[in-house]
Amino acid sequence: MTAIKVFGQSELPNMPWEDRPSGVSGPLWRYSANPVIPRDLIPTSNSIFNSAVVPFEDGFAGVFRCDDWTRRMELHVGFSADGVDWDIAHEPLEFISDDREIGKFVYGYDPRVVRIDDRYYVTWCNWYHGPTIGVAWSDDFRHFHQTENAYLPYNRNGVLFPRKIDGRFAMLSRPSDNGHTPFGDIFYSESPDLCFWGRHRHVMGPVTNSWQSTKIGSGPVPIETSEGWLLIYHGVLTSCNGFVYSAGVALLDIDEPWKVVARSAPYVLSPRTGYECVGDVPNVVFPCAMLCDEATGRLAIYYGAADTVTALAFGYISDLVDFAKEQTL
Ligand code: BMA
Repeated sequence: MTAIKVFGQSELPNMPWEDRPSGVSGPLWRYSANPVIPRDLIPTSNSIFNSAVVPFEDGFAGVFRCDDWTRRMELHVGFSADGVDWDIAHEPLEFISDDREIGKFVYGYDPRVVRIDDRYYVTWCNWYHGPTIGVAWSDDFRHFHQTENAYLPYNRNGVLFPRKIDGRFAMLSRPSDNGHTPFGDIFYSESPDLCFWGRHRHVMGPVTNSWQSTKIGSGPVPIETSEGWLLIYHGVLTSCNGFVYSAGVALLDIDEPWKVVARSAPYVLSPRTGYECVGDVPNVVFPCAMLCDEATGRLAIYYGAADTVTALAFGYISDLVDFAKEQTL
């Protein structure tokens, strides 16, 4: 096992964890009490999935994708002492914006949350004449200030890096279309001010004859390690019954993250359990967040399952790094 250093994380002795059960192969294993967030945790929700959590004060906070009974896609704030039992606001999050056009909320989904210096930043798939990447910040998890959308439509899966790179904010995203997008590569962009984005670079695309043959998109906020940025991402295969969403692992260069250092050929998580294979959209695992305990290298990955519930998978940073390198394409 490689001795891996992890940067930018804190000690999280209270994060969700369960030891690897016997008989499980691969670098990740599922929580025995999955799904951790049922579809009806709040009275108005049809489904709660593809959601983001971060350490906050003595516990955890998050932004949750809650589709309601009219199937509006909304974002809700939640808090938890242990990362497993969540208290999710019954009312949707309302962004503060002084721009009536940008601040007009039509829908929001698939949020990611990251702490950079003293602020928490939320990126999400935001409607503006089609899907694009909305951006907001908060310093208290109560007031969220919306800034400009990062890109022209259409775009999805906007994921900020947890620190500036070469003095600029950095984001991965996936240009798309206005529908269910039968293509998709991950790109890297930079911004001096979170308003103007440029210096776009191609990171990686789909791989033929594999679980990631149709499209790929970034998952949780990358984690900085001595071996590169650890990126968990989703990949899609088109089966005769539709899309199948799995997750893989890659390592990106620390200073030039559009350069792929390693990328596992096999997936690390793919729909197998009942709650992943059955739901509003069958056969979907969609990771959007991970917690990491710097002291032990333990990881807890939050993922949406079958577009219906939220589940947890566990693993060690070092095992994922080894897997990406040993099984690289
Ligand atoms: C993608 C997004 C995700 C969803 C996935 C599977 O295009 O809409 O929110 O989990 O499809 O339906």
